Amino acid sequence: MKMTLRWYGTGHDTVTLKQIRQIPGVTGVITTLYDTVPGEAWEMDKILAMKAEVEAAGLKVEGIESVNISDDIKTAGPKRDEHIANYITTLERLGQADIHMVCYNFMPVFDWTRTELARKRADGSTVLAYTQEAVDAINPEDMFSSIASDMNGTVMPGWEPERMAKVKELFELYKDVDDETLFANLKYFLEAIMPVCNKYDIKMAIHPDDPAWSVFGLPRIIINKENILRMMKMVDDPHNGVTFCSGSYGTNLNNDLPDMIRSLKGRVHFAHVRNLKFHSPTNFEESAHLSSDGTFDMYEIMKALYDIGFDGPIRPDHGRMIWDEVAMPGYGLYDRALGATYLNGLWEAIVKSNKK
Ligand code: DNO
Repeated sequence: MKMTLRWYGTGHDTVTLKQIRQIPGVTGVITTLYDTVPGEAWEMDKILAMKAEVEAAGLKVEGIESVNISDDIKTAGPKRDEHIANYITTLERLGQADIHMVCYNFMPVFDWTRTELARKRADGSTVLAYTQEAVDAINPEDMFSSIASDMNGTVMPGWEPERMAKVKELFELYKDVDDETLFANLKYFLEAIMPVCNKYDIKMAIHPDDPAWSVFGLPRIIINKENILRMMKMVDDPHNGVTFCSGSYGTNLNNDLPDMIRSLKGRVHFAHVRNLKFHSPTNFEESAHLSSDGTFDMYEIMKALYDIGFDGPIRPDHGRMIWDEVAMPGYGLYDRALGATYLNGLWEAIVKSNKK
């Protein structure tokens, strides 16, 4: 596996490439072009400039998170084919730039959803947290303003103020879209892009819906083993794969994470590994990566990745805010560096004990 950190780009991230380069064992970053609009093709010179900047810092661009999917593609709107053609152009250019993994999601309206961005823990750190009760009590249009003041002055992807200003319209757009329609629209999209993925060996890695159930009555399909295997079969091409995100699938305690990983052999193209601490099945917070700080057995998760021969990029995921750092919630330097180091330690032990 290749240990990476997500990096939002100069001017967008509080963390620098130089800092990332100094985390032991981190060899690459996962990044994106932030000033792009879903539905439009990415410009080649911008892709190359981003890549050159990362390489000048001694790191590699191991993949893109995300090339976002437009609402027209997700809802089969009037511009669907035009947007897919542009997506194909973006993939072509990424392939030509020697970038071979693309993470994306197919979540309607909201990307990941948390109800608190700075829940205080006993040790004084703050973390992202979710309670179903808070979601049930809030009008979706007020969701953004309820968390906006905790963003530490950053813009969180998926929660861009311009997009959130249109939440009402977005709900309108999805009002006739149910799970089956969403599956069908995803299939249409994947079938259209597979030829270019095959040509340039681009591994598509769908990110799960987070939390792994419907919020605000919106359809959510990438939530469990049954649905993800259905998706793999629906377009049965090795380039149609997944981002295995333990913290997202793990929101539903019925999901057996190591078993899911094993069932996806050959199709896990990217891994987000983090831990959650549950207070009840619908009240959880994002703990430190360490097994004993949360609910998941991180050794078993890493072992399952090892057992399926996972060799793609992996990243520690959301970290706690510690040591007075001020950064994008979940995406500070310190706790993610601790996470990367811990995951590297687990991996080294697994590799060595399997050689004996
Ligand atoms: C949250 C992230 C997600 C992810 C997208 C992929 O922190 O893991 O926002 O990047 O869903 O498109």
